Amino acid sequence: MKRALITGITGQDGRYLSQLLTSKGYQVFGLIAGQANPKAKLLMEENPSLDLVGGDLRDLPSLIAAVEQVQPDEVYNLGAISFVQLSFKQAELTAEITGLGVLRMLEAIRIVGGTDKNPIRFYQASSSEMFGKVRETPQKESTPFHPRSPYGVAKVFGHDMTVNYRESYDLHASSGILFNHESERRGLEFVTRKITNSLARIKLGIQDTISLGNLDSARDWGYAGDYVEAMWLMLQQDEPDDYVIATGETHTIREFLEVAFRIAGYDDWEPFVNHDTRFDRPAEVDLLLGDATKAREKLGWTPKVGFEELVTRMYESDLKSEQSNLDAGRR
Ligand code: NAP
Ligand code: F7E
Repeated sequence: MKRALITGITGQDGRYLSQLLTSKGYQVFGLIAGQANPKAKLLMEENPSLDLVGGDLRDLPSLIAAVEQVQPDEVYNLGAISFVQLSFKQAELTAEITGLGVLRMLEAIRIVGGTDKNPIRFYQASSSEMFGKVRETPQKESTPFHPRSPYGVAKVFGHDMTVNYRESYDLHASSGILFNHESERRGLEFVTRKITNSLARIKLGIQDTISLGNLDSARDWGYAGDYVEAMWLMLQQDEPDDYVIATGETHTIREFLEVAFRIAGYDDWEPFVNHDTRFDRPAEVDLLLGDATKAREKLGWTPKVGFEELVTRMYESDLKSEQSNLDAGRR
């Protein structure tokens, strides 16, 4: 039975990845921060076979102890401050967790090591935010980085460290440069889920409008369930490498609104949306569009869920849960 350790297991991707690995027969361990993390209960209800291990990406000794205890075959480093807007306000904390956290996890693996026959394999959750002010479109593995936020800068550091440990210590360390991926489990702070959840509340008469920032940026949005499959495939390769994971389609926030409101039965979204400068960013990433040819050719990976299906799933899930809150007298 293979053993996997996942950091960021309470997040969107951690939840999908833990279920995927369990279904493949892994014993899955999740690093969980805090002394009484409220998300642990939901996690265990969703996947009772999980083992949770205490630890924090700011604390190297806790990471060494976790790797020693778990003796993993594979480590998936998904833990991060992942909200770009927050990273402008808490840049140092973002550098500490999203950036230096990667180095600490790599060090823990290097120090504990695996057996020569069975070395620990490492996955780093790199991001299309590293491309930032894009130098070419579509973006691929060879596209130079130009991050536009403290989050993007921290991810470049983590990415480069992963490459450096691969080259310096012969570690089986791979980076997935993942473009935006969303789902019913996406945090409410991200624009897609903010829209589908607010739209469900508008439909049910609980809320009147949505306040948003820049509607003109464009993102290559895929489905999180498809993207965790790519993470696993990277660690099954004989050689470690870096891969862009994307759909190859891009849409603006306006287009997302158009599709979501149409699915909910509205002809026009504009009367329901206000501009609120609090959601504008000091520097914006205007356009992301990924070229995942390498992942298709080498990993055999392709996305299954398309844009319209993604929006439909998210809206329908939010409508269902907001309706059940309403029925239970909770708003
Ligand atoms: P998410 O939902 O925001 O989850 C982040 C996870 O990091 C949570 O489990 C959180 O734990 C954990 N975490 C935060 N601070 C920590 C610390 N100090 N020590 C240990 N764990 C900590 O993010 P996601 O969407 O699942 O993304 C997973 C990873 O992929 C992240 O690294 C993200 O930056 C990266 N990524 C995401 C996307 C995307 O579109 N989703 C695209 C490219 C890359 P708590 O719940 O305890 O706070
Ligand atoms: O913003 C615009 C905003 O916060 C998308 C993270 O998973 O993907 C994610 O980062 C766009 C931006 O995601 C609002 O200005 C307008 O242009 O949903 P987001 P993100 O910044 O692209 C990358 C790949 C990651 O790695 C990150 O971890 O939408 N936007 N109005 C808004 N965004 C938000 N959040 N809220 C608004 O009201």
